[in-house]
Amino acid sequence: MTLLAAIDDVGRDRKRGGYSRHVFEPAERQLREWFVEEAQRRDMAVRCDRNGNLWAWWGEPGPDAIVTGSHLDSVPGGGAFDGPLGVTSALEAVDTLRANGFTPVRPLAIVVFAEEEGGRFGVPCLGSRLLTGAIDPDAARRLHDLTGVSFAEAAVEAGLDPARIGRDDEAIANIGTFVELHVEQGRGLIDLGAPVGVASSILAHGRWRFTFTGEGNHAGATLLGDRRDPMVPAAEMVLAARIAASEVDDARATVGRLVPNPGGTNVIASTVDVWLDARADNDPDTRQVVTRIQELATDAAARENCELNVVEESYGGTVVFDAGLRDTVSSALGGVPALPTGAGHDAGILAAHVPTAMLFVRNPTGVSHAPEEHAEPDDCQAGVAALATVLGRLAG
Ligand code: HGY
Ligand code: MN
Ligand code: MN
Repeated sequence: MTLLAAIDDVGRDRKRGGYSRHVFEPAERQLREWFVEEAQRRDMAVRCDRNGNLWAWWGEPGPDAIVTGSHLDSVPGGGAFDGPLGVTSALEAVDTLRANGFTPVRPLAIVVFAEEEGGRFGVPCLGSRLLTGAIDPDAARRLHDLTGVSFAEAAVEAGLDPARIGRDDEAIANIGTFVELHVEQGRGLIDLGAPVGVASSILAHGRWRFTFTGEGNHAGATLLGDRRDPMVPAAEMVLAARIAASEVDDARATVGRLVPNPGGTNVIASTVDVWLDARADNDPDTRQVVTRIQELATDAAARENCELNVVEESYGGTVVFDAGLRDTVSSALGGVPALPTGAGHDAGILAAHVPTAMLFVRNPTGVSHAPEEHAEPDDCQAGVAALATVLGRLAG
């Protein structure tokens, strides 16, 4: 059984389909325990850092290590590969290296980052942002999930001390090079006809929360002229996202989550929260899209006599991976193609601090963040072999 098959039933979402494995919740905690067992089975010492990231070490933890890994959390109703493929491939790459009699001359570690999707607390790559100081610890402690549980409270439940979360200079110093393997979230490798590729760049992207406030009231007893219905400008904002993104080359804007309060069928909402995910080739383009959406949403709110408040919840600029490392990785693999991605990754956060590369494994559906996400066993094996080659080259 492949390692991925061993966790196939963990966190299945019977309602949405796919998987819902949110940080520090039962399914993700079960995956963490599984990872610790698998690493210890390989005589790798495992520790959890102050930010909830797991580190499994081959050799003494120390500076300048070769680090690989990814995440185990998912989006709601996500696929089986986004995150876990990077973790299982890392474990299997260690097996391959050992089977070939390889002994690293530099420490080698596998890391599992916490809350990469931001699926519970709303900020993507929370574990790697905390590690690198890319998010204020107080702001992180105040983040809360849909049930009102704060990240600080969830951290305590997970055995962390929320007072200690934040930039971890020792952990950063330990990372000489970080290489993340990830299922491709798009059609690049399909069109290139290659099972494995190396990442060239990541789009700039951010998340904004638009809160429309009107007046809660009765759906039957309230005449149209007497309404201040926040759902109306919220609906116009969803359409504005598509309009604004279509005006900027290669931009993408998505509303995947819209929550009316209180959310009754026969109730005019009092407020509606709408989350925007916007991405583009560069900061100015991304900002242009969001500004345009905000203008259209502001006009729509005014027409319905509603208020609008907009909060930027996270932002990351364009990531261009270290060209030297990218080419070293590509040539070590016989010249695999380099391709950009529209998906964010922990590697994108670390790239600002340490030499970082990403390997992609072909996804024949081109679909991700949905149950249809897939990678064929042969391509997964090609990914493991590629990762083992790269790690052997870097740690040898
Ligand atoms: O949202 C993203 O781009 C990533 O999959 N977390
Ligand atoms: Mn991912
Ligand atoms: Mn993802």
